[in-house]
This record gives sequence, C-alpha cells and structure tokens, in this order.
Amino acid sequence: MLRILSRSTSRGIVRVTQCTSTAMTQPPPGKMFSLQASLPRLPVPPLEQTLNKYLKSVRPLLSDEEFKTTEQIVQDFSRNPGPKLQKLLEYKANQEENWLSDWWMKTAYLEFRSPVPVNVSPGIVFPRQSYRDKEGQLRFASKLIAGVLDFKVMIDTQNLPVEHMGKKPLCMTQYYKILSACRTPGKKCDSWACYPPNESNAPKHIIVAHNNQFFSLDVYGADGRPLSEAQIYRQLKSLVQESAQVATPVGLLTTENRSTWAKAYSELVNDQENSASLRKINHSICLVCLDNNLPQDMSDERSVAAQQMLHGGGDSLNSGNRWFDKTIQFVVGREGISGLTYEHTSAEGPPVVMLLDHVVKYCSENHSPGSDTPAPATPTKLTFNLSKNIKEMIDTARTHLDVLVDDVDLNVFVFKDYGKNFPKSQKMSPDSFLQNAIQLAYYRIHNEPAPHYETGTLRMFHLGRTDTIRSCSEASLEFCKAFVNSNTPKERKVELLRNAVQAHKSYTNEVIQGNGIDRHLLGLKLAAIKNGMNVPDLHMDMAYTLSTHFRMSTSQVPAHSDSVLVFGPVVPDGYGVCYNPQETQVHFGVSAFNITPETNSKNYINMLRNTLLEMRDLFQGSMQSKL
Ligand code: HC5
Repeated sequence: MLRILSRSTSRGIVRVTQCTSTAMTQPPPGKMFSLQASLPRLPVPPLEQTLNKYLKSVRPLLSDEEFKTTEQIVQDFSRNPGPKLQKLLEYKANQEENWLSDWWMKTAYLEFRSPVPVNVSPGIVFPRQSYRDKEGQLRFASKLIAGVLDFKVMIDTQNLPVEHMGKKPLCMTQYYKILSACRTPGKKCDSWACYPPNESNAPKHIIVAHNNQFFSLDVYGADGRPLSEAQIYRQLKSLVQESAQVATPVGLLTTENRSTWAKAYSELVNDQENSASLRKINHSICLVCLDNNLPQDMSDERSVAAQQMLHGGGDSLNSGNRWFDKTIQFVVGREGISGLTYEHTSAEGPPVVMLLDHVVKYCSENHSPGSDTPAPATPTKLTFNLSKNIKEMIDTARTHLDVLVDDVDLNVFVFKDYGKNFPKSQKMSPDSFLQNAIQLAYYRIHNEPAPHYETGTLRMFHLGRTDTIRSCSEASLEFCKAFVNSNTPKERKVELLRNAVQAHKSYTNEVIQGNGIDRHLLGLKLAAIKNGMNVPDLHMDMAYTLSTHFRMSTSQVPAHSDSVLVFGPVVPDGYGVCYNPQETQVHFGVSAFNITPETNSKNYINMLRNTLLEMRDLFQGSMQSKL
C-alpha cells in the first residue's frame, strides 16, 4: 500500500523541508486507506488542451487587441518551449507519486512569505453556545477537547470511512496531517512536520493557551486512555489559575512575515529552555486557546467571532493567545463563541470540517461522564527566555499585526431565502448557480468581470490537493451584461443564466477529473525555472498576470453544522468569499481589505443578497418554474 509513504525518519517524525511527504509505515488496522492504492495518479493534461482552454478563460478579461497579442504568445509557446516543458512534466509525473504535490506545497505554502493569519489560514466559527462566563468557557473547552480526542480515535485506528465523490473514492491522506502537525519558519522556505499516530513518538499532549501563556497538557492517562471530561476540566482550571497574569505575547511572532519570524525563531532556539518549549508546541496534537473577554460591541456577534477565528482581533484582544504555525488551533471564548483557525499547508477544508462537525455534534450531546484515567500528569507551563532583541521583535510584530487587523474588513451573513433547494428545483447545479451569483454581484458593483478563483478538489487522485475553477467565462460575462441591461427580456436572462451555469458546471467537472489549467500552467513555468530556462513569455504576458490576479477568491465548503467559514482576499483589491450551502440557506463569510476603498464587504453582501433574490425572481411566472 505504501505509495503513501514518502519519507519518514527513524524517530517516526515525518519531516518535510521544502518538499511534501506523508506518513505510514504500518499495515492499516482500519479501512481508511484501503482504497488508497487504487486511486489514479494525477495526469499531466495535454498541452494543446490547456492552451486552448487558457485562451478561452482570458477572453472575457481582455480587449480584442490584447487578446490578439495573447493568442500570438500562446501560439509561439505551443511550438517552443511548450512541448519541451511538457516532456519534463511528463517525466516528473512518471517518477513521482504525484507530480504536483511537492511543488504545490512549496509554491503555495512553504515559500510564501506573507503572514499566515488572514493571508493563508482560514477561520471557522462554530454555532454559538449558551454559556457566557469563564466557568462555562472551561466546561465547554473540556467537552470540546473530549470531542477532538473522540474523533482522533477514528483517525488513529484508520476507521474513518473512505469518502467518495459520486462513486469515486477520494484520497484520505489529509486526515493523517491535520492533527499532530506544525509549520516552522525558514529564511526562504518554511518546513512542515507531522507526527503520525501509528509511530511510537506520536504526541499525547495538547497545548492550551491562556493569557498569552502556553501549557502542555497530557490528554492521555497512564493507561493510555483519554482523560475524562471532568479530568480535563480540572486540568484546565488549574492551568488557568496558574496563568492569571497576561504575559508577553511571544505567540505574536507567529503572525509575522515568515522570513522575519524565521530570524526570531533561529535566535529563540539557541536557548535551551526556549527550544524545549518550541519543541513541545510543534510536537503537540493541537492548540486550544482559552480567550479573554471581548469588550466590543457584540451586535453583529457572528462577524466579531469570525474576526477572532481569522486573526484574534489584534494585540489588544486575543491575537497573542495563538500559535499560528500550529495546524489546528481551537478557540474558545468567554461569550459562548468558539471555532478554529487552521494553517493551510497540510490540508484543504473538508477534512477539517469533518473534524469540526464531529466536535460540534459531540458537544451538543450528553455523554456519560466516563471513568477517570489513572495518574494524569499535571499541566506544565512552557517558559521562554526573551532577550531584549526578541522583545523588540515582538513589539514590531504587534505593530504589523495591528495594521493587518485594521486592514481586514470581514463580515458574515446568512442568506435565508433559499439554499441548494432553489437551483435544484430549476435543475441547475447549486454551486454553479451560486458562483454565477457571486460573479454577478461583483460585476454590478465594479462594472467589469472579476478574475475569479474557485477551489476545485483533486482528491480523486492520489495525494491530490486542488486546482482552480476559473468561474469567469464568456458565458458568465454575457449573462452579467444582459442582467444589468433593462432591455433584456426575462426569458433571455434565464437562458443566459442557464448557459453560464452549464459552462461553470462543465469547467468544474473537467477540473475534478484532472483537466484544469492553472496547476498545469504553474507546472510548465516551474519546469522551466527548475531546468535553468527563462520564465516563458506566456507567463510574463499581461493576460497571465491579470487572469491570475484573483479579485474573487472563493471556496464552497459544505458543513453539516451551522458553521461559518472565512478567509482573507488573496489580492489587495479583491474579496474572499467562503460559503457553506445548506438545503434552505447559505452561510457566507466575506472579506476585503480597507486599503482598497472600492471593495467593501458589507456593500458586497448587500449586492449579493439582492442578486440572489433577483436571480430567483427571474424564474417567477416563467415556463421554467413550472417544470
Ligand atoms: C475553512 C475552509 C476554508 C477553505 C479554504 C480553501 O478553500 O482554501 C483554498 C485552497 C486552494 O488550494 O484552493 C485557498 N483559498 C482560500 C485562497 C481559496
């Protein structure tokens, strides 16, 4: 089976420095990986196919003149150096388990230098709980930790059922990377390590953050069983008492530009005490952040909660009570607010959502108290020796983070008038319908189409991650233009919407089957660079830059729970739109940056709401609604 296994050290740590890898060394006890060996390998699409699709995708974004230039550039590329680069990619694909994985992990994550909060790590808000004080916070946190450990059993024993898309099984390796994993900063490229559950050194502790202090808490007793909820509660209570004072927020360093953080990190690890504390954090199962009060106006409490999950609200609120390098940090506030933030290097949203849906459900159920495990270890405080230099770096990090936090314009909204039910009743793909609404709302505000990214999954392939669904098409632009033109008859608008929905649906299906263009084009570019060739003209062309400047960065992440998912825009003048579509409603998290006054999340949300309502109105009284 062990195509999954790439590299694993004798101490059982899967270390990835500047490349990707996954872990498994033992035959699986459960069925989670039983279909893994049968998964197809990610193909390299035919060159001509990608180039033709690329031209089609840039057409709605370019003038006739610009398009002509790009056509010429693409044609030249198809003769030289396209075929040569294609051969190099095909060779790589023959040699490796997945030709894209290591390049993607580096390019999208480990080499990316921007701070991880807002720019990389998504946040998720759980449904609000009824407690409102510190006591309730600790009780809920204990339950949440018990819920995480309950889910972890299924991962550890490989008993999660294999997920499917239609009849096709999906790659399950990401489930082995969401817990017990951590990123660490490097000067030019970060590292990532995971401590898989079937190794003898698999971690048995979590880190609890309170008042900017960090504690290591063993969550398994001497008999190897998880602590009971009551035991967890007592442990939390004692560590909270031990950290009554707010400490210097060393965690703020993890919010820095990665190279800046790398500098601080290399100084920190020189000290033995610091190095031991960092190792404990990196090696832990996950973080649980017990936050302090939010003194803000809570009138739009879900948006405030979303900010807490995305960045912690700045130094004056809870950002110092985080360790953003950790793959999963659960956040438990005082006001019944909870959720998580996750560092994205390891995995896409769905495995994390599977975990949180389990935890949310677990927390809503009554569980028998469970017996205590013998001799739980007392939590240990992790200490840091902070030099003058490091303290200055923390001050700078504080300034940088507060600028970032002030720049983020984030709002959530629940569209309650319909969900997937309406497009389904009209025989349209719900996601393609919503994507066209998202594109149209942008068009109505900005009077032009947006280069538009939607995450498409590649998990049908072994070690597959994502490719781009380019949601802006000639058909979607035609629909947008017709929609805003008051002379267009309703029937025509409906017809064009159906075309646009169909175009999106086809593009999505192609992506899912490995026939997307963005990862292929990236691969061709990297093949040139790695082989000492120039970056091809195709990639230097304005059309490439423009069409990958994704003003609309979107992702559909379905959850069973009423959770709201948020992430930041990927460009200064763009929006991030994450949505959780349910049968009769849709949760949206919308972000923008204040530095660009033209993009405003509230304004966008209003337009999106109107657009969704008006798109439904198109069908009222028309033939289609009688179908
Ligand atoms: C809480 C889950 C949020 C979804 C995260 C997601 O979709 O990330 C995208 C990953 C990818 O490779 O497309 C990146 N994006 C946030 C920039 C859309």
